Amino acid sequence: METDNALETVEPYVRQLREEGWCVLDGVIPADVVGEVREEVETSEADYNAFSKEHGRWERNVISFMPKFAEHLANDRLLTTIRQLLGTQVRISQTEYKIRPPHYELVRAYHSDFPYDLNQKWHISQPFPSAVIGITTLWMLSEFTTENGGTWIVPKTHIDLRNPRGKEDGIGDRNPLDGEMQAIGSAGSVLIMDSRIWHSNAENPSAGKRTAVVVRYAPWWLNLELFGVNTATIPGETFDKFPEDVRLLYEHRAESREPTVWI
Ligand SMILES: O=C(O)CCC(=O)C(=O)O
Repeated sequence: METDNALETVEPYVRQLREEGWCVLDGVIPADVVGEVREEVETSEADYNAFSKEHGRWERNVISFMPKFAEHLANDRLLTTIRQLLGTQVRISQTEYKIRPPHYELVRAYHSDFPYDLNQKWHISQPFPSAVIGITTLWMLSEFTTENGGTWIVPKTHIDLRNPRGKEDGIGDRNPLDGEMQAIGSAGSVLIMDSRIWHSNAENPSAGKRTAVVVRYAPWWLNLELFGVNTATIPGETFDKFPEDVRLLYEHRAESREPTVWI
């Protein structure tokens, strides 16, 4: 449970999230371990792809391939911040690699995330209710800069009833947008966004990889049983090795394990 001190520490971030729809929390993964976490994520993507090719794309949850990274997902400052917006009981809805190779070219593709992504079958219809129903976190495992693909965001759009993917809204998800900016931060920082905020990946003209993982958090009551890579399961033995507070976030994906936390 959050202490008064923890709440006080995150208060500026919570305020920025409510007002601007985003913030960057630095030092979530300590500087002395972020290098090995980055290496795990970069090297495991090939293993994940090979496994999924052999056994099926929805067979094993991505998080099973990155146990070192998983250890950080219940970070106290991060979860205290998220719980201020989603309520105390939260679960992880989606986990995906977001590694941009060197010289990656991209036209913008602005969108909001689940459950507000209008290109997905399972989305809330416009006008979106005035409520936070998802938090998207982008874990910067290499530094994010304006030269290597720092995520495009348009501050304050979490309260805009239009959407870049709204057919009637005339915005166009491939266009540069007024007020857009790139989120930057040192390795180990986390970009936290209200999932409604308009955001897009960016080109990476640099010679290095931009390495990140996206982890989306949802309130306990949101239906997450939608077919796809994110309902893929975690082997019981892998799940057992996660710290207890991380197991709480992923219990709905554990194979052959009786639910304990949510019962
Ligand atoms: O990789 C990025 O910078 C953005 C990723 C993104 O747009 C998303 O995961 O929804």
